[in-house]
Amino acid sequence: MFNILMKNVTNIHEDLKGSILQTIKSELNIHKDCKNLKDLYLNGNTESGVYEIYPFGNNSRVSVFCDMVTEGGGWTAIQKRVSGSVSFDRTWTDYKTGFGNPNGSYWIGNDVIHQLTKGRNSSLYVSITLTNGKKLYELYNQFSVADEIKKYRLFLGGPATGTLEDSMLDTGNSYYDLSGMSFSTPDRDNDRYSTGNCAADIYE
Ligand SMILES: [Ca+2]
Repeated sequence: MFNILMKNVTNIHEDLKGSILQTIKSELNIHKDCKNLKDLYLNGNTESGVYEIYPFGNNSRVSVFCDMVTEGGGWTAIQKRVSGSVSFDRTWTDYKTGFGNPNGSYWIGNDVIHQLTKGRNSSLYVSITLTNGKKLYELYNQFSVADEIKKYRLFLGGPATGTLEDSMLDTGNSYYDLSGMSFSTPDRDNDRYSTGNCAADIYE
């Protein structure tokens, strides 16, 4: 299992204030992400599962997996990989809009990630569960993704803590550091490798 979670870490009162204003404006109780959902409605409920969130406002809901247990809960899963049944070898458009099923394996969609991390402080939690059941994880304090015009450029900030050992920030060669890198797919080469496309290469 290879999961990637994100959580907004804005001061809770500011976050609630925003949500209440939004609620008054729309006259609907909407929650932008799993953290909002937990803080506003679930009152200590720690059941992880598929919930609907409203990252773009009340007219556009998205089904996502919420992890309500790990590190205090309230995490929105941006990626879940539980088996090989869903291919992640996908086009730019697939990664833009998202694919798969939040009950199983899925990618939430880059437009959603941008919307959830825009102008807010978010954390990133990456975990891999080995076949023997042991879980390794790495937590990054700062995470955001730019919009499509900026090629979904990743911003990742430390400190990184955990058992997985950081391999995205401190690679020993800044050429490979992922923070500041644009998003690439087999059909869109935005990487720093001038003679090829890493997203299209097959490693065995
Ligand atoms: Ca390239």
